[in-house]
Amino acid sequence: MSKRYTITAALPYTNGPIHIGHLAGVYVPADIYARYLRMRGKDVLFICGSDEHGVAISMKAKKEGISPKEVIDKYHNIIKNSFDVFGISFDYYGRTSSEMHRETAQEFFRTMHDKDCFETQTTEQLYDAKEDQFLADRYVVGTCPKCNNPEAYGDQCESCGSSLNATDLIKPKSALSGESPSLKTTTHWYLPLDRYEDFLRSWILESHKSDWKTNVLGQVKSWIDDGLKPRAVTRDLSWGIPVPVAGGENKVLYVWFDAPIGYISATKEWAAKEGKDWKPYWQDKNTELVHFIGKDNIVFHCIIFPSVLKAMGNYILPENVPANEFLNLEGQKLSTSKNWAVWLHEYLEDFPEKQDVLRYVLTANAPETKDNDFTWSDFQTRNNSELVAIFGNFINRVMVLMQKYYDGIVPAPNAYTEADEATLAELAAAPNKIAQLIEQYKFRAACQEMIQLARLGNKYLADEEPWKLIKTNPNRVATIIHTALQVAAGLAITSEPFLPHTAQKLRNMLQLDGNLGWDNVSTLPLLRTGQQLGDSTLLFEKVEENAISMQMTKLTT
Ligand code: B3M
Ligand code: ZN
Repeated sequence: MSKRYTITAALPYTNGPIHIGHLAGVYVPADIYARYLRMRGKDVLFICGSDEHGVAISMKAKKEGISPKEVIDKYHNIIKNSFDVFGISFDYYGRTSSEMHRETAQEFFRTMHDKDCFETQTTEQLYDAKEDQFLADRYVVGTCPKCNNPEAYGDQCESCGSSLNATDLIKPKSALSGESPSLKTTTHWYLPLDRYEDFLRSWILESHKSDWKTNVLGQVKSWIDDGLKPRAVTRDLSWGIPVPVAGGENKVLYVWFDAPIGYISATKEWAAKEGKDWKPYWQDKNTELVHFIGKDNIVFHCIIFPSVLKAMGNYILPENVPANEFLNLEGQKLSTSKNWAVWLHEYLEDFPEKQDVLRYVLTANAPETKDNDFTWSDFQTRNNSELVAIFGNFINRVMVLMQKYYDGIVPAPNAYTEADEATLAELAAAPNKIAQLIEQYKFRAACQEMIQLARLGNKYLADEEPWKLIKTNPNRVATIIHTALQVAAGLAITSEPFLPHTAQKLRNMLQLDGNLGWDNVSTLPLLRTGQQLGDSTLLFEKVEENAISMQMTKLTT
């Protein structure tokens, strides 16, 4: 493992709140990875921020009759606050409307322009005469030439992930007036991706063919095999970062050119705030850069942004881009426009203090290799049958027995039986099993290995039945409870990346030494004889039927 990690999470557009699809696809896995690496003592920089340019924001402003600035301020605050309350542990959360970002993005464009990395092309582009507006990106909707999705945008098809030019669309329609667009001549700067084909083939399809996810490699391979074409990196729009070279008047940077540079400008803002140097996090070969994204962002993070970084010359490339597939809701595609979503800020209002329940359910159902589904009944089942009945139940039994037999003071163990040794051996082996899965971005499996420790504890108590021995063999009970406590302490440590709020509560209950971390679980004991435990609290509560039916009503009305 490297000593320094730059972890980025896709910058959410500030045209709406965060929903469970964003969390499952990007932010929960990224946070698990960042928390885990911090626990292993790595130098981790976990970066994100609001993506505040692009047509989606201008369209939202037009729809709500407010300015784009008002739109981005509203949703930047909703998004940032909901991430904070939910416990996504960014080291810095920036925004691409910042001055630092404008300067950084313009410096990238100017540097590449001066190095002749762009081509200029004067072409006919789709134009809405009624609105006097060129139609790029989400300003135009039409049928995807690749998969026939009738709602493809001018720059990408969210259904098959293809990156498109607006003129590729079949039967294009203006999203502003609904009219069929005309054509009008305009000049833009293009990034000639065809020049980077050899580099991309060797960097991704050769050197990363065994460590990148197959869904990512598959998409990248099909784009490269389809033939990479020059891609416009400027737009005839008013909302965005002005093109900083002669001829760029009334033109802005394409949002997907500027947004990934937002990771770097946010790093610069973080470094300025912390009095640190930003360069090691983006220009030191010993740093591992990992981008967490959804599958519709693969082309931008695996083809376009790496080509920009390559052109700039002194930047590191991503070590991995473990893109997830999509999460559906009750069997249907999540949709902001149709309000078919579970919004994070609303979840936090309806289920205060249940952040970890949602983290757990979204990790257990994460669309890591294929699209997956979130249902409220599954949310209830996983909470009641796994978190309450397995994790919470085990901890509650240990704490009750500790209070009842020992007033909360850890008893000294006596002779260990085979069952004790086997249990302690399984506990000692768990952190490494979980670590290997996390380092392969297999967070679903890693989370199940973690909760397996609670199953181990429950089985151990059920097999050893200390409550039946307390009168006849108290020495044996002392060993059983001492052993069960070590499993509980191991859970407090290994659950932290997945369930940080629960892990903290459990650490407090066990009064676990704050210096004890991941690498101490296999060198037991974690809790020493004579230690005083803290007060016992319920880690999880049942989710009742009415709470679920309320959510279903909310969705369907
Ligand atoms: N704003 C998210 C999206 O496509 C996009 C990510 C930018 S990451 C630099 O919904
Ligand atoms: Zn498509």
